[in-house]
Amino acid sequence: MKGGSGGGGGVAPAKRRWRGLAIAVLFLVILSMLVPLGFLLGLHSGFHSAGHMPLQRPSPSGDRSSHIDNLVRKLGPTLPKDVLKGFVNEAKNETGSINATPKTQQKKGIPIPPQVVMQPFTSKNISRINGKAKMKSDVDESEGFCDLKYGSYCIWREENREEMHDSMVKKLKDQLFVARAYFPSIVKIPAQSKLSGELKQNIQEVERVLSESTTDADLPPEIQKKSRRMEAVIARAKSVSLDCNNIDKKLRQIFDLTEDEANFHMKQSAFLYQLAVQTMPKSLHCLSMRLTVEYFRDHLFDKELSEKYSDPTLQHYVIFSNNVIASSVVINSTVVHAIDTVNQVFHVLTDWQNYYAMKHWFLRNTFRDAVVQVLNIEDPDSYGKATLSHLTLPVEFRVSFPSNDSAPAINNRTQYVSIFSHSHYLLPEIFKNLEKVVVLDDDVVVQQDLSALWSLNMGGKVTGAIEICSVKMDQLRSYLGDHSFQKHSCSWMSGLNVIDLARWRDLDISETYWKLVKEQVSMKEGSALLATLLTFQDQIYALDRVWVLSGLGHDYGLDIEGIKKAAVLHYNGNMKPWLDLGIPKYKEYWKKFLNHEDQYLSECNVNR
Ligand SMILES: *[C@@H]1O[C@H](CO)[C@@H](O)[C@H](O)[C@H]1NC(C)=O
Ligand SMILES: *[C@@H]1O[C@H](CO)[C@@H](O)[C@H](O)[C@H]1NC(C)=O
Ligand SMILES: *[C@@H]1O[C@H](CO)[C@@H](O)[C@H](O)[C@H]1NC(C)=O
Ligand SMILES: *[C@@H]1O[C@H](CO)[C@@H](O)[C@H](O)[C@H]1NC(C)=O
Ligand SMILES: CC(=O)N[C@H]1CO[C@H](CO)[C@@H](O)[C@@H]1O
Repeated sequence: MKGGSGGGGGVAPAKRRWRGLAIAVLFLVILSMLVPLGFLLGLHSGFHSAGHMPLQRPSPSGDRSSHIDNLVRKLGPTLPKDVLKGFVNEAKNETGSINATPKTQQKKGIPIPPQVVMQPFTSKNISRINGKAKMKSDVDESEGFCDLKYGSYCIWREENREEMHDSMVKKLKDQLFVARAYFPSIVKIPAQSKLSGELKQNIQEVERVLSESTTDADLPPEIQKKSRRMEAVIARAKSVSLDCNNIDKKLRQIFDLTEDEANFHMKQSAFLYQLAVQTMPKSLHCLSMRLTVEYFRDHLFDKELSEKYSDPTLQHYVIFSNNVIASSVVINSTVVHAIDTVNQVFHVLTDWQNYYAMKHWFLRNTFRDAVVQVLNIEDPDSYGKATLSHLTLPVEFRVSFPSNDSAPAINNRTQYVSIFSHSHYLLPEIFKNLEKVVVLDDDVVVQQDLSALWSLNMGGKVTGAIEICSVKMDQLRSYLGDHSFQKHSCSWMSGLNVIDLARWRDLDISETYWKLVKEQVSMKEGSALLATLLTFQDQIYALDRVWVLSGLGHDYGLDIEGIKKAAVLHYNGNMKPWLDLGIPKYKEYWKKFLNHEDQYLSECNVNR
């Protein structure tokens, strides 16, 4: 099989390379626009990424919406239009509202677009979003329905409905803040000595309460009354005419927002957190750009190794990834610990955006005797049949459940269950000649020789996987709906999977999966999880637990000895080791498989 169409190294390489460069640069430009766009449109969190092409600098005046329309048109093939449409409308309304309440803007050199100013969501705007989703769900009469076209926030919201445990505490804090702000002015007015006394007393009371409470559960029972009293005093303080009108306005605004605001920001921070995992950090983006440009400048050519790529007698590892260094760490760590690497073949399946960067990286870096093939899964030529147009990476689902029946709900355990994505179901098609592959997620690190996996007898099962018995099928109920399941069977995870492709083809697993997905089209995000779990019901061979230790992306409490002993570490969760928010004490196990001298890594500051 060929290494992809842009691979060059043939008859008219120069011409082809230039066309490839044009395509690649276009994709990278789109990518570089997407990150700020996501923040501008979806989140309004005042992000401004610096230094890009003139075409994406938002104009300071009101024609931002037409600019966005243009972007949407350009992004057509990359993003489903509907996803953006909701955001664009939001953004239009938002622009209007910002213009209506002009803010002081320093205009120095580069004009600051209005949305760069921190503009908190108001409760109105939040409820408007809610309202829209609700309206739709009324129409469909299915509770909890959330159409993708209302943006990923909507889906996330549906999936993360959670009670706030400190909304009252937050409200008190805000009241305290406001009261303290008024106090100095009131105290100066002799006629208001009674009010200032009350204000002072209330402030002290709330301070005492807050010094002992961090969640609503800690608050004393009469707190509602205290809060109302505080509110009344503040209202009186507000009615006293003071000269600091601006501060008053500001504070009134903060106060009015209190509850929804507190609620919303807590959720928003969780959402941003989630987003940070999915969004490529700047340094990785830089790396991808540099590598892509170098790919076309350098003249490293493909060594034709196609016979090795499809030789069924060798050990084939497959990695789905759009992250150069993550896949490099997976491969390097596998190879470093392998007893023998001559028979190792790695296949990195990636997308257009990262294809050339990946290619360049794996041409520059060699891993003992192992060979690495980079495949662009979005290029139908690489495997003949265009079934899927987009790379989809393994999906992680956050599951929260009580640690035991008697434990209070606040001590819920959280697991991140990673599962096959649509792209996995192309494996038998892409690797027509192979009988068996080992699939590694790009958030793993290998710490031992894996060759024993190749002689595993899976007893006719299609996939070997780690079972997670802390999560029973029963606990995935919200995703599984009415489908019948063995309630008490353990769920399982991607990360390290041995796949018997021959058996997969025999049982036509992919067909089953696509059928299930089609039935679930209107279901929420969980359809991939549901379809995968249903497809592989009774087809899982439980790998011995010593193979994988998971949780390094979310669980602070893992045993260090256990980490040292595990054959594979899985950083499932949202604190990936390549992110700033990765858990520091686990990062070293990942980082040591990077080449610290690499010129590109240091230039892009990946190597901190
Ligand atoms: C929120 O959206 C509404 C409806 O478009 C708009 O009237 C209002 O001004 C917005 N508020 C803010 C603070 O953006
Ligand atoms: C704990 O888990 C249960 C069952 O999944 C759920 O109903 C409850 O809302 C969770 N509580 C918290 C605080 O997450
Ligand atoms: C259940 O949780 C409670 C409180 O967290 C703990 O005291 C108890 O030992 C747990 N029981 C079991 C069987 O794990
Ligand atoms: C692979 O890992 C080793 C450390 O175990 C490191 O010295 C080497 O530079 C890495 N190679 C690449 C290509 O990253
Ligand atoms: C998405 C959205 O809410 N759009 C609204 C923007 O504001 C106009 C009128 O100001 C409404 O008609 C749209 O529905």
